[in-house]
Amino acid sequence: MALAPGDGEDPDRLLKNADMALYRAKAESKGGFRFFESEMDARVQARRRLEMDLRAALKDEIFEVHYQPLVSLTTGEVRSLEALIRWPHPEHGMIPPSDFIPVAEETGMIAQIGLSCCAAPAPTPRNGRRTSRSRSICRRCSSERQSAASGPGRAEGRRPAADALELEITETLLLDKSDLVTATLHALRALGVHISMDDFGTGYSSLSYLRSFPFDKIKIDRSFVHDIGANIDSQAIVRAIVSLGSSLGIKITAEGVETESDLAYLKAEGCTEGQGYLFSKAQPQKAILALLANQRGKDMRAA
Ligand code: G
Ligand code: MN
Repeated sequence: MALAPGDGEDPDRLLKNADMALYRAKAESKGGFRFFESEMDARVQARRRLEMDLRAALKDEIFEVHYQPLVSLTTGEVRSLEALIRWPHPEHGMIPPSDFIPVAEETGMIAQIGLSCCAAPAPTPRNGRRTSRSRSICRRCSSERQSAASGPGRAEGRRPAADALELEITETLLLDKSDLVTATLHALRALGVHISMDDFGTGYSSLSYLRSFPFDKIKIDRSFVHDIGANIDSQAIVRAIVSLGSSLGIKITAEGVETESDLAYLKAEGCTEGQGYLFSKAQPQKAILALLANQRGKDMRAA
């Protein structure tokens, strides 16, 4: 509902504002109603601007892919890289992915953003051992990111092979249309792509999703990692996930490893791979290449 003259003195404006109230009413309630508020207009404007900026960023190729190492907790080697999208906005600085990914998803731009990031040449961890295949993570951008790695012992960027790619999925993706989603995941798997469940433990029913698809890897959400030294419940949860992983034949990675204490507790619970500020934050390609060259398959923290 929009009321004259406060919400508009001409039919056009009045109808436009009533429309915004309608939009809100539909979004918030079934069979309800809303009065127009000027704040709705501001929100719609801000959202429209964000959408236009996103479109421009995509066209001008402004997005950057940063990389964060996934590290073996036993040897300290970098095993793979998670690719995370970053948006350096020309006026507003770095826009957090949580601010723009939902809009990118709603507008469908996410597909293009994901593709352009996957196509970006990616650095390759150099493991020294032939058997350790570098792999990077292209994820569904549920909170950001994308891209890849490939080839044995190459320090330069390359286009990823399918089996060098790992996709991180959050369970929200499996919430609806799950037949289509699982079919797509199986098709990707058939190409050789590895599939991880991200942010494990934070949703409503992560466990049941483990039966809907045979995941290659579970990533323990950082909320169970950041206080692991002080919280015996977190320790028990990590222990249970590690044991679940070994029973189901699924690899386990701990996210958000920030301190030596986190690391020690994770090791004590049998966790063999981790990722977090203790090792490295996500960094631009050049910095990550330097880090990999310096590391050369040795212990991350000794490098
Ligand atoms: O779990 P998810 O993949 O959605 O989280 C990725 C985000 O977590 C990235 O924005 C990344 O910068 C951030 N991140 C990576 N390592 C750490 C860490 O050790 N601590 C915290 N708090 N955040 C981290
Ligand atoms: Mn993650």
